[in-house]
Amino acid sequence: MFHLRTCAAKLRPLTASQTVKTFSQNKSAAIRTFQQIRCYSAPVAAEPFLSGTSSNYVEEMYCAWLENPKSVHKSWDIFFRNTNAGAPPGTAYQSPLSLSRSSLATVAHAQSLVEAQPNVDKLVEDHLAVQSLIRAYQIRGHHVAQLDPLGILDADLDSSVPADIISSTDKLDLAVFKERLRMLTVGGFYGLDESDLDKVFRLPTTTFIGGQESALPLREIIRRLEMAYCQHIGVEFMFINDLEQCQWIRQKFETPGIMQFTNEEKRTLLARLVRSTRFEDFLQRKWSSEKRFGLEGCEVLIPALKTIIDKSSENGVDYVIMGMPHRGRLNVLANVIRKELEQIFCQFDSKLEAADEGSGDMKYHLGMYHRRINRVTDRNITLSLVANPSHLEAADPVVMGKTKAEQFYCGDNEGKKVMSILLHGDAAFAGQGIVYETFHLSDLPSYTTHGTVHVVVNNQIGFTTDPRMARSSPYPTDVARVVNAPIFHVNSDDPEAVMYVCKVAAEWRSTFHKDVVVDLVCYRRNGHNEMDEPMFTQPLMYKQIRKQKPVLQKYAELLVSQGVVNQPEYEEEISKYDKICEEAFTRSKDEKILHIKHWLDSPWPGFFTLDGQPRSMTCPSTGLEEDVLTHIGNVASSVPVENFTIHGGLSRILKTRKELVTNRTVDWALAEYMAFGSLLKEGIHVRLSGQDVERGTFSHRHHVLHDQNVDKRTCIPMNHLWPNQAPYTVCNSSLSEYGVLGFELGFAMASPNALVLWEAQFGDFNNMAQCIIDQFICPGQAKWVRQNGIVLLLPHGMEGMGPEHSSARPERFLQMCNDDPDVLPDLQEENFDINQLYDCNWIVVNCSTPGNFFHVLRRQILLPFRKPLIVFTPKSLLRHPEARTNFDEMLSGTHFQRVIPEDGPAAQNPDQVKRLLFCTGKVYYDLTRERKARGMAEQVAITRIEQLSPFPFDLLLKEAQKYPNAELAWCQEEHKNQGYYDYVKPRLRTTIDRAKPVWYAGRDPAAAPATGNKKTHLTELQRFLDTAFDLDAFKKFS
Ligand SMILES: Cc1ncc(C[n+]2csc(CCOP(=O)(O)OP(=O)(O)O)c2C)c(N)n1
Repeated sequence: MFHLRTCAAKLRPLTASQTVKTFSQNKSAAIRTFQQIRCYSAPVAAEPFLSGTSSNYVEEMYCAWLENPKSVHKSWDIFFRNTNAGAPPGTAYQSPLSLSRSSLATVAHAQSLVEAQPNVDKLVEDHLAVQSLIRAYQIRGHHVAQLDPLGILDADLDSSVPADIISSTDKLDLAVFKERLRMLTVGGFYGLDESDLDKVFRLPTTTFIGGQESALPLREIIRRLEMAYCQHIGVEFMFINDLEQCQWIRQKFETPGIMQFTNEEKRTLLARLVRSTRFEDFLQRKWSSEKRFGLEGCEVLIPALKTIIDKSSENGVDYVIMGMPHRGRLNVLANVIRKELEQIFCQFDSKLEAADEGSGDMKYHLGMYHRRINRVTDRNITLSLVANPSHLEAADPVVMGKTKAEQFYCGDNEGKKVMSILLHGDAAFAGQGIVYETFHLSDLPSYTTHGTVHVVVNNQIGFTTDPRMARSSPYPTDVARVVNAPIFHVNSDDPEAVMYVCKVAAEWRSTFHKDVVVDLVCYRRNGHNEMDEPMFTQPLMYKQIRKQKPVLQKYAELLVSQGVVNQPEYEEEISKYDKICEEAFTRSKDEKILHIKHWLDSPWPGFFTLDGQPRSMTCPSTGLEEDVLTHIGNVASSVPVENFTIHGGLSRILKTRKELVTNRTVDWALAEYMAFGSLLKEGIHVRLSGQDVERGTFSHRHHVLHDQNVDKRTCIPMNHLWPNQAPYTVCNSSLSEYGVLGFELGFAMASPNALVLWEAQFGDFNNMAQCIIDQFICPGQAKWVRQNGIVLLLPHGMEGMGPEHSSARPERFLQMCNDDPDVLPDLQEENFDINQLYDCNWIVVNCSTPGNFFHVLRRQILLPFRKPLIVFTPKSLLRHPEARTNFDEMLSGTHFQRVIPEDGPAAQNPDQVKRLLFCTGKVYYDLTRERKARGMAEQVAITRIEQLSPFPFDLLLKEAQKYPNAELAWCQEEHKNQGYYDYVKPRLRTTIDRAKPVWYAGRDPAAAPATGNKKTHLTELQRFLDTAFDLDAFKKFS
């Protein structure tokens, strides 16, 4: 309520009594002015209804009333009039009409209060109208701002002028201006008249157009509003629901004369434009038939980015992480990040040999990392441009994740030192859902980077598609409104306006630590790339573009006319830069080899040798001392803080955990706990993120305890293990796979000394993040020589839970493994297993025991290099009484088992074994149960493949050789066209030199991953178990 009253008081133009008083005092004055009453210190008397959330509602209504008194109910109209007329607190409200005598009398009283002062009313209404007008400009001025440099398009896709703004699109035409004023007056919108234009009005506190003045003639008010909101900058901010932030922005754009530049600043801006423009010209001259996705039409991007960086550096930022698409990327590398020009130019040489293994990537996808002095601030600044795929906007969450990690590791809890800048194309920003998903991470405690500056290269076209066909929102930037980010649209042919909004954007970020968008409304001088003919599809637009003077020329002419530079100085600047390019071009011819390593976006100092090799090719034991296991187990089964009440059900879970520890065994949750906890002890940061990971989708984990009596009081026992341990982060994420997996991948990029895990709710949902998997995780190292140790935990298994809760799609991950199914590697090679891991693009495992899961997690960090790890994790095994591991298998000296051989009766007498079944994961338990039931322990051996990729040829060969008389079969619970069969079969055949067939026992091929019918599920299960143990099953095929 206080908020409303304060706000109402602030918004209130004048009270009736005060008006009368002032009017009578000033009646001899040539112009009328009115005193504004500010009631900040007035006692807040109780209105009966102004309490709690109702005040917001009332406030909204007050704003609506200010714009149009008829838009609210009559009773509110009276209330607001009375309030504005100075009715004492508690008396302004009059009950709504009823038939009772007393209420009629009350209404009559209220009306008399209003009607008794007709002149006052007119003055009040005129002031309210002026306020509404000011507000209308603040809200909708951007719709008529002149944003399109071509002057033919509407940046908001709407050519009409909002009905409550006096401005005409052609502001110089007085006749049009008068006509709009007449429409608004005769139409009764404001009740203002042309004759009011010279009356002086007191300005409300919600505007800064007055500068030092507190009152202005209406004509001047309109002129200043037009200057602030309808020129080359369109400010979209009035949706922000924070008054302080709105005021901050108003002050930045409304204050008269605030957009001033010194001659020095103008010259710097010109020099930066010269570099930006001449760089593209140079590339065009040298390689006219090469794609480069030039920046022509938005050359102002380079000075824009440099301004954001300068200003941020001035405010304390020393590390900027950037992500951007193709357009202008080479220019940004050259002129913002300052990659050596010869390194860029040599990329155009088709004869250049690649020095690194892997596919490499196009020049406009590569990343970069560079530390240098910022010449404007004289402070060190590190700039990193994250490598990205063609898939537009996919790098957004990756950049955010890397930024978060860099902030985390340098203790920058408020984003004062590390920040990110994301660049976007207009079509992609509007079209790609990942933009929205990334915005939703921006304010979450474990994901916020404390504000990103977004810059949109809005060339008003996407490849060949017009914006009208590409988006339904007025602007391409509307998605940013969901997080209350201010949006500054700016005409890119006005470089000073661009610099100004960039300065404000950087200041906004350092003041409020929230996202902000700069929308550079520009054009694309060429086709989508330099080979494309744009006239096929946009003939009229391109006719105009052909006539368009380049922005550098326009700005140079302006500065020459202002006497800021002279023509020879300008020409000198151009030839200086051209010479730099020519010299670099000459040097670039000496480059014979292309080192992708020179394009690393995230170096890991000290992790590799100087020439980028692993420091060893061995992996120590992943086991632990027993006392470490016991200690972690004890903490995992306790509540390590005082007076903390946990749920009774959880007490029972912790008690069971304690019993496991006492019995020297672990289940799945405890194994994970021990892996994480021991890494923390060794100084490795562990971060587990995903939907509902804190408790665990299957309620097995419980890493965050909740006090049952105190709201929001939580405890993370994992952070109470050792005094000097590394921190553990466990965070429930937003309901996004694409955004969150991208974010975690970016987090894992920053340091090799962290175990970063993303868990899917069910493995099935990983395909919502397919682009991150396909474009970054699988081929990241091959494309960008960048390793990444991210871990994907994908709950998988056929439990009769239907088509969408059964399969993490192992077949897809396995199909993307880079090992050759038909070539048996040299099994005698020293460190064969580690070499295999080093050569693979990712590791795919399906552990059947908690102990092996523990080992593989620890191995991920103890390896001397980093590879992504895909783990198909179980559901029913989380509680399966047999899915337990004894401490003995986790002690020092023990390792991850790539294959778990048969160790029962069959292994004692291998010659007698008739069938050797290979399997992976949970089906092992179905197979052993069935074998037991059938009494076939001596005839059928079961070997588990725990590491599917890289394929353990060496160990499986031993297994196959051990059972010379056995048929070989692969058994899986998944359908035949899914799961592991297509991956395993050819590799098993290669292992045994194709000496025997490898039979199949499993579900038939199917379109859906699983049935939705429980009975069918069980029937299918029994059918393939029958096949697995029917020793005649394959006879008919042989
Ligand atoms: C996810 C995705 N879909 C399609 C494409 C193909 N494509 C490349 S550029 C482009 C147009 C992008 O337009 P815009 O975002 O406005 O950027 P501009 O090229 O105009 O700078 C398209 C559709 C892509 N790279 N990524």
